[in-house]
Order: sequence, then structure tokens, then C-alpha cells
Amino acid sequence: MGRSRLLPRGLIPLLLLAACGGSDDLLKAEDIGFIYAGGGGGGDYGPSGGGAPGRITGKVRFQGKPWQPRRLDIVTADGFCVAGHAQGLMSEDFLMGADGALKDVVVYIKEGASGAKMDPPKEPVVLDQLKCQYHPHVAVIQIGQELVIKSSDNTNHNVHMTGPAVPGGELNQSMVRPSALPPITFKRPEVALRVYCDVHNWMTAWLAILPHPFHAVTAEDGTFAIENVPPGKYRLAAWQEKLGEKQYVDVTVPAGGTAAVEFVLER
Ligand SMILES: [Cu+2]
Repeated sequence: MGRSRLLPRGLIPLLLLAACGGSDDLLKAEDIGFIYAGGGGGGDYGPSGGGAPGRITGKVRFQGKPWQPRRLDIVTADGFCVAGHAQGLMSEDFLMGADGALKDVVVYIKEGASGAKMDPPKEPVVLDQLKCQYHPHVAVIQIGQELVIKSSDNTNHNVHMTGPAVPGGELNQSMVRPSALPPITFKRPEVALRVYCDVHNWMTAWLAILPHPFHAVTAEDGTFAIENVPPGKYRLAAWQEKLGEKQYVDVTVPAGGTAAVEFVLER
């Protein structure tokens, strides 16, 4: 999904449009003050109030004694799953490259934009159950954005999630053949919500639910990019499923420019 499509081309022209009352675009007028006020994240963080949007790029590394990849026991569970993985299946909860690069870390603005209520992207987040694994393993979804849970498998999965962020407190749904559930949306943030399968105990996915679009999930080389960030000062957080929310980094985004940051996570 193109991150650049999550927001209009620039916040500032949109703010002007919205201020003139002539825009039906993404931001609502009442949200603008919220954003300029720093999104409720305290007086120290928030947009500086002018200039073209910038971006935040960076890399997440791990330092210390890593968790080792484990071969998962899928043999006893399900012939369909075994057939899909002739070489077996490895754990996905700590994916580290040779230089310590960490995959599947959620990096997001923790302070400075938390109250920015921007309309969610129109494209849903799709979580697929494919060959007895969730794809993607880690995803970010904005409050109000649709989540479509699919199964591509001819076997029985039971998708399960609980907690205050889940509509009705729980989703517990059997999916016995390739199909998709009706879309659901979340109304409150959580970093991160665990999604799991009751039938296959290795099947886990994580959904970071955020009130704004300023987030990314690291790639295999540990890199990430958060686009279309209003210039200003923000506090970033990094979350990883074994480590939890581990580190904060303050960043100042220049108007129209790029702020580069690095996370070094330890146990
Ligand atoms: Cu399953």
C-alpha cells in the first residue's frame, strides 16, 4: 500500500482549503486546531505550524544477545499446513539480519500527533491466512480503517482477538475454507493487538492500531520511512513483539525535508 496515498499531497494547502470551508478532503476543520495544538501530546511536541510536509527515515537495529530462530512444530497439527511447507516453518517473532537489522518493528509517532484525527485511508488492511501463516505478520491500521481478514486455505482456521480495542471486546471466528470476513474497524488505539489461530498455535499476527497515519513497519533490512509528516518536533516509539515498546527517539522534521533517525534496541 502506498504510504503517500494515506495523506493528501501536503497538509498545509489542505489546511488552507479547510480553513476556507471549501474542502471536503481528508481533514475536518475541527481537527486542524487539534493538530496545531500538538495533538494532545504535551507542549513539547507537535507541528511547528508551517511549511511543506517532510519525512522521517531510519533504521532499527538490535544489539545484544538475540533470540534464535526456532523450527515450529507443525507436523502434529494439520496435513494441509505440512504440505504447504516441505522445509518446515520457522518462528517469526524475532527476525534479525546479519548486521542486527530488525524486521517487523513498528515505528510510529508517539507524541506530537496522537490526537490528530485524520480520516483513515480508503484501502483496507488485508490480513490473509495463507499456508497456515498470517500475511503480513505485523501490520499497522489506522482507527476507522477497514480490516479484512481472509483465508486462502482449504483448512480450518479460527481467527481470534480480544481486548478493549476489538469491536465488542472479542472476535472469534472459524473459517473453514477460502473466504473473507466482513470488514471490521477499530475505535481505539493499541500497540499492538495479538491476532491468533486457535487451531494452529504457531499462527500469530500483530496489529498496531493508531489514531494517525504517521507510522511504518521495518523492512527486512531494518529500514523504514514515514511520509507526509508536518514539520515539527515529535517523539517516536519503536515496538517489537519480543521486546515490546522499547525506545523513544525525538526527531525534528524540517519543512519539506527528511529527518533521519536510528534505533538501537536491547533486551
Ligand atoms: Cu489456523
